[in-house]
Amino acid sequence: MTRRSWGRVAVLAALPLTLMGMTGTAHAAQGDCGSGYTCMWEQNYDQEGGGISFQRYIPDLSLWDLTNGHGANDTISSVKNRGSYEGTCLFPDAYAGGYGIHLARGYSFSNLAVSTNLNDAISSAYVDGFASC
Ligand SMILES: [Ca+2]
Repeated sequence: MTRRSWGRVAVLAALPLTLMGMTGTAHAAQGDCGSGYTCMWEQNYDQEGGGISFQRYIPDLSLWDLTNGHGANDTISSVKNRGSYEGTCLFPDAYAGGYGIHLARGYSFSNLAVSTNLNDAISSAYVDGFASC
């Protein structure tokens, strides 16, 4: 079984496009969101499900799989910002395209369908300083 730790997936997510497309297959629980990362999950925050995390940005989620092997694009339903920077912008299109929504450091969207129009729609995400929204 190929297994990648949540932390390894997170580090790769911040690397240049040459490494994009590598996938993680480990199962990850919500508690695996490490300090310094913004974490995104396929299900609402109180449910199990695949996830992906990053420290700086993920410019095109269509190049990534979640920890459960599902494609990461247009499937995210909850986000938590445990980042070291001020906030994270979530965008409906790749490369910071479309109308982004800001998530302040230390906060979560436990159910994107309730509080935003980005449920099952996020295609890129950037920490403040790498894109603005
Ligand atoms: Ca999208």
